[in-house]
Amino acid sequence: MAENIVILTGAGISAESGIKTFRASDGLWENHRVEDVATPEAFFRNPLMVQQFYNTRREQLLSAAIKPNAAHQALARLETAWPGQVLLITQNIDNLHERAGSRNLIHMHGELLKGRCQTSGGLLEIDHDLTPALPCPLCGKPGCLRPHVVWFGEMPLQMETIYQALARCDLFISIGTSGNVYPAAGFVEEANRHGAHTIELNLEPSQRLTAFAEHRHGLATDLVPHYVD
Ligand code: BV8
Repeated sequence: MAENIVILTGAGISAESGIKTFRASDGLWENHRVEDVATPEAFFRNPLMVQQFYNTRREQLLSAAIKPNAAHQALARLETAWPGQVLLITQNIDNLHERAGSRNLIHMHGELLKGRCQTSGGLLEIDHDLTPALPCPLCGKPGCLRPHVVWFGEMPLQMETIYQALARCDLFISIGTSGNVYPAAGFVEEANRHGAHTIELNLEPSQRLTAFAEHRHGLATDLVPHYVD
């Protein structure tokens, strides 16, 4: 078995938990292109629209209907079976990996259930709607609190840690991502460059299919437990 395993997940791993993927909605939300809503410019221009985009998704995530699925649970078992040898990097902003039990986890695009004070950079858990009128609990300024989410054009989180892990991993598994969004879509090259074995598990061939040494296509809840257990 590999010494160091790096796993990258995308929206596809949460699809069977009932969270829509970006592609399923043709990259649209209420007729806005996601790339146009998930940006600092959009937040500056129309904070109410952007806050509503995240309020809608936060409410759904907090509903009883949304639970981790067999793929999330299998990855948590893998980490338990190989203590200290598995790093899970997710592009997702939901909390299903941690609810399944994964601990060595990086949310490179942030977290839907956290807010960030734009004055201090301080973070806090949020389970309610954010609005432009809401005074920030950390600095008091109305509308200061933004979703702790990495928008297009913003630097993803913990990139140094991620590249260090890719440099020393010998197995890289990508699960449920279309390979459209960088820098995540380029991680497979980093892993290849350092001699890792690379596997794509996805419903359909991704944009990066040819970069992977191995690929299996199907539902994450079928593929991931099979690979992991
Ligand atoms: C940055 C948080 C630099 C917000 C997200 C031109 C070329 C290349 C790159 C660029 C370019 N122009 C601009 C860029 C850079 C840009 C980018 O990549 N744009 C794309 C659109 C071309 N990237 C950025 O801006 C990034 N930052 O580059 O910073 C920089 C440098 C210095 C200083 C400052 C900055 C930041 C990107 C992060 C954006 N935020 N999320 C939010 O969620 O609202 S990205 C968001 O979209 C998601 O987090 C996710 O990452 C992405 C969607 O991707 P997927 O997860 O793959 O989801 P998708 O729906 O696409 O695919 C799902 C897959 O699952 C499908 O393949 C499907 O077949 C499969 N599936 C479905 N069901 C199942 C399944 N698989 C298995 N089982 C199932 N049941």
